[in-house]
Amino acid sequence: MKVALVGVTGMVGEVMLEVLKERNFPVTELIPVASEKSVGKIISFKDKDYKVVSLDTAISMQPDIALFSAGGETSLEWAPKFAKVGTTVIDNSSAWRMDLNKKLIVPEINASSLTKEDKIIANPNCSTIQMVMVLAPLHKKYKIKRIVVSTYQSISGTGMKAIKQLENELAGVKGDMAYPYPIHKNALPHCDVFEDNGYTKEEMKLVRETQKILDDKSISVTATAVRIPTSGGHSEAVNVEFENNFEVSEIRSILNNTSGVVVQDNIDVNIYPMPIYANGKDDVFVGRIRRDESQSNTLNLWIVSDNLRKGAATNTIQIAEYLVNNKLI
Ligand code: 11C
Repeated sequence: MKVALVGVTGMVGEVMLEVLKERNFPVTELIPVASEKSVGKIISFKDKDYKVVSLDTAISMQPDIALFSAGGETSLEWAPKFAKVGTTVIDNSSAWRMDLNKKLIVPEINASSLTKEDKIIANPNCSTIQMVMVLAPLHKKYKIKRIVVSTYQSISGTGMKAIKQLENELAGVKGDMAYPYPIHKNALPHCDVFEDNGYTKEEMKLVRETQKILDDKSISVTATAVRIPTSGGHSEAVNVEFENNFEVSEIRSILNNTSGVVVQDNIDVNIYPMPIYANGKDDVFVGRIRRDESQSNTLNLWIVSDNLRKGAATNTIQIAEYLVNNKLI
């Protein structure tokens, strides 16, 4: 496979290179792509050096797959141009996720809907992926009525400039701010931009993308997304109400048997998921599994995952693997 990686110098791009290597994705030629200021830079991949090229050059090389992680504007403009030359684009931005003609894929849940005709495939938002990975098997069994989710999101979701802001704050140095306020010793109820309804775009992604991936518009979702000064992954407190009653033991058993989900739940010995341990891993971790005693058929969960891995790079590459394994490319 001739693989273009658009946004290769960004945080997700770097993790994509790692994941492509680790999973031994069949890359015959890598086409690293970045903005003009990075063109000509050398990227090493599996003992070979590749020169970073521009988007135009990459298109002329007609890659089989293009993995995009360069922001929504780049995706909106360039993904269709790659698709036009026959490249299958898997896009990690929010540009195409809610497009009625594009599929929003978490491989463990809905990859079977993919066909050869899907030339631009959307990768969901990180905070959505980790939540639906845990909720999809439970929805199948008990049917979800409503989800109330509060997130505790890593600064790595914002990118390098947020990591730099925290480093500057820790060193007592003035510098560019990624956020409107300090992030050290702080919690910002503000991820992505505000929408007209008073929610942030990140919160609305949790609403809209969840309904699309689970293919069920009847699921009510309400979210509060909060940025905290961690860097290893996003955490989520999820309250979920089902149509049907459940046994907590049965929930545990379903989640124990869900591929890509790891149950870490033993309060007797303080076992629960945390971002410092999720960091660098591809799984989604779930713990603090308990009945909500204030309401019938309702469950509380704590879900943690590395937002740059399963929340971005790993999910994207799993989609690519599915396409290759099912001869859809
Ligand atoms: C965050 N979830 O942590 C975001 C990062 O829509 O793909 C990814 C933004 C997106 O702020």
